Amino acid sequence: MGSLVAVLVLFVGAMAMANANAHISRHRMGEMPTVASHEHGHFRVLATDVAVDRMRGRLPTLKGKVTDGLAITISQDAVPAGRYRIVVDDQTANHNWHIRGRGVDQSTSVTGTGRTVWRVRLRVDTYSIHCDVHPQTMRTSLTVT
Ligand SMILES: [Cu+2]
Repeated sequence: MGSLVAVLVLFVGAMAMANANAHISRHRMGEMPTVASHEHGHFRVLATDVAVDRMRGRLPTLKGKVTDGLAITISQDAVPAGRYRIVVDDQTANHNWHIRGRGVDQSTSVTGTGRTVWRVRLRVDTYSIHCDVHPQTMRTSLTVT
């Protein structure tokens, strides 16, 4: 019961922070993995960036990166299904950043470098993120639940 009140207070606060005209549907409210705790009379928000962006009506961003050091990364390894902005920083002319899974197949060029932005809908799946030149050694994944 206490945690329900905390979530409601948090939600009202979030509504005030967002513009008054921001529409937050019941559906979105239901999927927010938001947790609050009560300490010394203040609510401390322990929410993922994804939940905060959605509360504010923004598309959450996932950041991808690939480097000459053979590192290929994504900023989160698990997120809830939904629409996202993926911003890739491809720093190398020898590798690329490729995400593939349910409904999504996007890649940067191997020889190209720079910043690339895609808007995608991620569904429940384990998405592969890899370099097409070295798919066995340069890879990671993103779990969407
Ligand atoms: Cu590679």
